[in-house]
Amino acid sequence: MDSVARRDFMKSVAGAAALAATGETARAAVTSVEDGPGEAADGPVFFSTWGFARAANERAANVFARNGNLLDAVEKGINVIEDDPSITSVGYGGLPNADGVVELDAGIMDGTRHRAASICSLHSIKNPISVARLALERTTETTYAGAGAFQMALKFGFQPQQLLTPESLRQWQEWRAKPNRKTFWVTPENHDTIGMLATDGRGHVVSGCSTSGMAFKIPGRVADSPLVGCGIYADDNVGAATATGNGDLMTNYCTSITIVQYMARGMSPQEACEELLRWMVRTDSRNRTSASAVIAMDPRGRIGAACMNPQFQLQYAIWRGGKSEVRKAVALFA
Ligand code: SD4
Repeated sequence: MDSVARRDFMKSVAGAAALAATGETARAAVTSVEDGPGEAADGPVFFSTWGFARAANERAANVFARNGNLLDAVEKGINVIEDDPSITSVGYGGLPNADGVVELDAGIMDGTRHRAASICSLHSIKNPISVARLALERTTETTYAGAGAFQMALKFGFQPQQLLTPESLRQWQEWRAKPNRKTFWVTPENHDTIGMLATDGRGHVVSGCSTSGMAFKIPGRVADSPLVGCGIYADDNVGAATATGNGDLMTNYCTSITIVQYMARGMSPQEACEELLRWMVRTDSRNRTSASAVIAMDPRGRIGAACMNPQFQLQYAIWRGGKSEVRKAVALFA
């Protein structure tokens, strides 16, 4: 071994020992292909949580190619997932709350105007992201919930409909028949949310998020997904972020704005995502077993993605330069 190789070897041994002390996964053991800051892109980039979002990114890229409007692209991209009854965690076909009612949350933030709109606990309207988009454009308020959000959707021309599908009804009935079902609010049984980040490649970023929330949640429960700074955040000067996982936990860390603020202080999107998760563990070591995952992107299209552990292994979908793929994020703790 020459001296440089030996020095690197010693460094990696020391690094592995230090990581072992914190319980953090050694970098060499991480299976992600997105290690480090990620390459900058020339054109638009669409970047979303979970593999199912590949179709959403592709739709967003099409919309953007047609009209050059990034907010339209994110909204229409997310609509693909909201409209798909086979995805039981977003929009139509999303698993209902404890009363058997589908209750949807969504938010969208424009990094140029530094303005967001959020829709919480919306019933009977399958596209909360579109209601949020119209609220962004046509009102000056930021967050709408429940009956008021529903009335506003009707004013915007949305048609109410039954959002339960035979499958989601069946799953709710099965859950309700369980003798231990009271634990629904402690033991979330269903996950997945679409969070989409987009850049036009010219310095503009948008963050959008849509979910039916935790399956069989307490009626009225709202978590991170629709909230500014938690499930969505976008600032053209710095970048954008979104989150997925246990929103009851992650709301307490204001994940998206925290990541963007780390980026503002010089971290890459990848470093910022990992630092957010580390901070969660520093404040409470039990968080290392939590279902927490985040993604971030800067206005040049450099991306970051990380999840807390392989038990909640985040996959993300990325569309860049006409190429659409699904990848695995870094899992920080074993
Ligand atoms: C929530 N954060 O309502 C959402 C759910 C989610 O992966 O993202 N699941 O808590």
